[in-house]
Amino acid sequence: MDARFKSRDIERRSLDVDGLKRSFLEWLVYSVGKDARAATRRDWFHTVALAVRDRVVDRWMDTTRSYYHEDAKRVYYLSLEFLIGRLLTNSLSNLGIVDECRQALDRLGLSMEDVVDAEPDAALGNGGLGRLAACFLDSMASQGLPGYGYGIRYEFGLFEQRFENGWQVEYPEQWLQFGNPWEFARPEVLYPVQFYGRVEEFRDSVGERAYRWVDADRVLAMAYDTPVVGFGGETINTLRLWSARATRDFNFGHFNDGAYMKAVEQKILSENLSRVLYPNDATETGKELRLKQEYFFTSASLQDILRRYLQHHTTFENLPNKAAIQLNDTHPAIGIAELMRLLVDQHALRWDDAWEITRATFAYTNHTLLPEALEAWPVRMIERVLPRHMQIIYEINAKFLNRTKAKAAGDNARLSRLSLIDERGERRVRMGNLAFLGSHKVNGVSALHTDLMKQTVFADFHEEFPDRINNKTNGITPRRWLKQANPALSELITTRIGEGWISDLSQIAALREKADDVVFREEFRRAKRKNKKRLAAYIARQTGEEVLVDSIFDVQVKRMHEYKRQLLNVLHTIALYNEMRDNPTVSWVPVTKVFAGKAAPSYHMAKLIIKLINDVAKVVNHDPSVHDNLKVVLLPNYNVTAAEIIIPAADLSEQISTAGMEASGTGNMKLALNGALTIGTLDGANVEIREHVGADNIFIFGMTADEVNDLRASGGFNPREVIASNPSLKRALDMISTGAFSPDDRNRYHPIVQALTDGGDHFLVTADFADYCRAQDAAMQLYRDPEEWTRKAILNTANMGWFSSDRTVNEYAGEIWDVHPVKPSHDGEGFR
Ligand code: GPW
Repeated sequence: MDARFKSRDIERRSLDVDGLKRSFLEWLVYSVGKDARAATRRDWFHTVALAVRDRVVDRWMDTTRSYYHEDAKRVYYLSLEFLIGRLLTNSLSNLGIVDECRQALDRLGLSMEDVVDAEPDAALGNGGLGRLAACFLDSMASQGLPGYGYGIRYEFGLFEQRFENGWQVEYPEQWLQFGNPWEFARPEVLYPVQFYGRVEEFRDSVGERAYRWVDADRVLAMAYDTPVVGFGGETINTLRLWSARATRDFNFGHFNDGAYMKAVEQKILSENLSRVLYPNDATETGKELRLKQEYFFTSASLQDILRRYLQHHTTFENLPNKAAIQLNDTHPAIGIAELMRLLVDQHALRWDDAWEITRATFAYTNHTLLPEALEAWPVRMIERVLPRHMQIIYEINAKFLNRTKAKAAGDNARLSRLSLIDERGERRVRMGNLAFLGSHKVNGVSALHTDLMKQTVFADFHEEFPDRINNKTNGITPRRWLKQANPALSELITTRIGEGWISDLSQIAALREKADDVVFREEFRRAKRKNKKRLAAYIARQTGEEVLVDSIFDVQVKRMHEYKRQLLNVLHTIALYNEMRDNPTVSWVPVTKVFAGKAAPSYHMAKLIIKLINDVAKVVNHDPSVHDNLKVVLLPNYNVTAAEIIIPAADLSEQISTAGMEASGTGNMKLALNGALTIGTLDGANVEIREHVGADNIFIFGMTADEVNDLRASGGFNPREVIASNPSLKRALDMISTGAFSPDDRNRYHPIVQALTDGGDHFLVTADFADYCRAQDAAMQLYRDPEEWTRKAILNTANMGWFSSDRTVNEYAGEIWDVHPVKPSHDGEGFR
């Protein structure tokens, strides 16, 4: 390339209506290959996305070039999940050209909504953990932080959920079927990743013992880049996702039929690595392919990070000053052993230097205390799949335990708890311990969760390293979750306080004084009503059910999990149904119970709860004796796109997990920001939400985490006694167990009834039932007073500013990463 070429020589794409319209027609014809008469909605979506992507590219290159020329410290967010959802509205909105695009489409006789709806939802994640990663990407780009996301480009994202006969059935999610207009394939960015084989010991040039990993299978990781548009379009960061490719030399050597077929088979097998997202949320399944996925993307990302670092450096001691690597849970924790391998085996660093660099570079976020979610890979599996890493893990462990032994002689129980190897039963590597030891900072995701980390899973490590654990309460991006998802409310807010809140959500506090303004309250209600109408139409389309817009929209949307206690909500629903039937003359506040969420395909109890909700809905919704005062809907295929319709329409937000079990929650934040009142336990971030919105503006019920802990420590309780003393609970459970909702199979719900009774009710559903009903009654009473309800709803919105992921990311940047904003130069000059 001619060195005199400057990027200003390119004619930059125009952002006005005419320019957009011209661009659309050009893309439609010359890239999509259709004329306007033959184009489908999907063709138009691809056209518009490509034209919008065009408008991102120069700024993207400017951003990347600025980071490079300043040799800025970058943060690398390693995550097996990025639940980014649709990108068209997001890109337009962050570029500030939503209206221009709408008008350009209008001139072509097209509706923006139709075009937007043709985009598939990128579901490269299960739930909260993956969506948090997506919110962080938005916040990093919006604040000019040099942040990269690294993950896997799954060919199949999270399964599509349908209900057949009320049961969940999973279908493959083929989001890439028609191509992905946002991504850039980078066939030249390719790294080898090895598996299996064995380790050979040898003497290096100075006679030191050294190791090499030989006879291994090889797969290639190929990069796909998606631009991440920050608010205002100043900074465009990169999400780099890896796709598995077979190596060219993979058994293609032999020229006969058998070897050829075998080679193709090998190719398919190795490319299975990036085929599908594991659909388990907060549960660990211990499958070899999953371990290989974790290593595959981690290794490729680290190789890429080192390559970038070596563009400016020849030695590694500055790595921690130029790269911060954040582990999103333990899924990429094998990266600690991998960086050690790269530094020691490939770059010949001394062990102690490599360890110091590794620890100073990595930080680890823990997202759960649930034992069934803590990764622990069998030693035998790691030995086979990653033999050199197993040696490195043993070495890390030996050095650590030796040092600890010297200090605390004799306490073997403690040493075995601190060990990276769990020796009880089949020997396993505790990935949480590895992540803790290999990081300079370890954080929880809410104040309560961080405290519990110190008291439970990491109590011994906390004693050993008292400065390592810190809290970073989660947040959500106000761009997607208020500005884009709720145009009615966000326009109202902007007319009153300006648009500063979009990039500085703390400014939304200026709405507090509007809570007492009757005119504002009326407009706030009008916005909510508009969103409720939109949701009612969506419910009708998806389920055929008609719901009352003036009923309380009581919403529980999240993965199906026993600890999240959808069952508690169902029991209340049945109790309310019974009360309404018993008292038909009372003027009831109409209630619409809205549920949505997927169950892991192998989680039988969660799938049975789905069937129960659908069965209850069938009975309740068709019983004329409740006069439409109660409706139950379970929306299929909950994903980011559905959330954007449901959340702005909610009146009541169900956050009812057993205290101590939900690490943070983030749906709780989205709902409160959109003016829903929370009914919840003192769990996860609910505790902090109460502090911010005020105890008068939230419905708290149930046992606290301490009470739960004490109850369990004292041997639990007898749910039979609780049930016997609560007639409405007893009646609801009896109906479930005698088949009132399953006349076709009266024993269907035996496992549920069993779990809540003789099973000991591990999640304390029955224990919290009475207080939950009290809180529900309080909510229903308040709803009778629209002025009071609206006042509290406004105070929720106004007091949620602190829960912006901008605040969260800034805390990470300042206290963990030490990264700073970089202002990209957009003068087209590049750098000299
Ligand atoms: F088990 N979370 C999640 F900790 O969505 F890994 N998936 C997961 O696999 C895990 C956690 C894991 C969630 C937490 O359940 C939720 O409380 C939290 O708000 C969210 O991660 C983000 O921190």
